[in-house]
Amino acid sequence: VWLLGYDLSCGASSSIVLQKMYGRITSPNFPNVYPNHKERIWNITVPKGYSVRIYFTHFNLELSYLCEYDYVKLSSGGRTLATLCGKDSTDTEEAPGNKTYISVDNNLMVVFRSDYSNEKPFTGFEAFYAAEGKRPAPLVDGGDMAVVGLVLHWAGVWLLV
Ligand SMILES: *[C@@H]1O[C@H](CO)[C@@H](O)[C@H](O)[C@H]1NC(C)=O
Ligand SMILES: *[C@@H]1O[C@H](CO)[C@@H](O)[C@H](O)[C@H]1NC(C)=O
Ligand SMILES: [Ca+2]
Repeated sequence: VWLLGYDLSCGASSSIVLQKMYGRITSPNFPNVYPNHKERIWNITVPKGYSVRIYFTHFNLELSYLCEYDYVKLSSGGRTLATLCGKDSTDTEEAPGNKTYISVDNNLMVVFRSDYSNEKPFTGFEAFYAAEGKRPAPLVDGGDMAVVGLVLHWAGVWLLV
């Protein structure tokens, strides 16, 4: 519903389609200050049977109540996984910190949006994502550190390229 609303309201920015097994996305002008009044959508699709795990290595957005001004929104399978803003999580707003997020199917939509103003300069975000294959149940339960290690490894490889 939200994506539909977005498409109808603007139509100016279409999504950036990403179909690699891993990659990096950033706010506009990263690592410099992001501009006001920007919207950017990434459509990350990996092969069927995989999901997409994403984590943030930098996050600094304007903080607003319920992230209604500037935000990064993650959605998958018709659900919003997270709406993120600020720098650190508060009682009412979530910032990613070291958390990783995983899609519910083989598609993850990432939306960055900034409103018309900022009282201070904010540097936006940098995130890395990687396809993650289905694993046997025991590994999923106890394997979070292994997964994080794998993602970091891939991110490291990517940084060296
Ligand atoms: C995302 O990209 C996939 C693959 O190109 C496409 O099938 C899907 O419709 C796109 N989703 C959206 C919401 O644009
Ligand atoms: C993220 O992890 C690093 C290294 O373990 C730690 O120093 C830092 O405090 C953590 N950040 C958050 C927001 O938890
Ligand atoms: Ca703003």
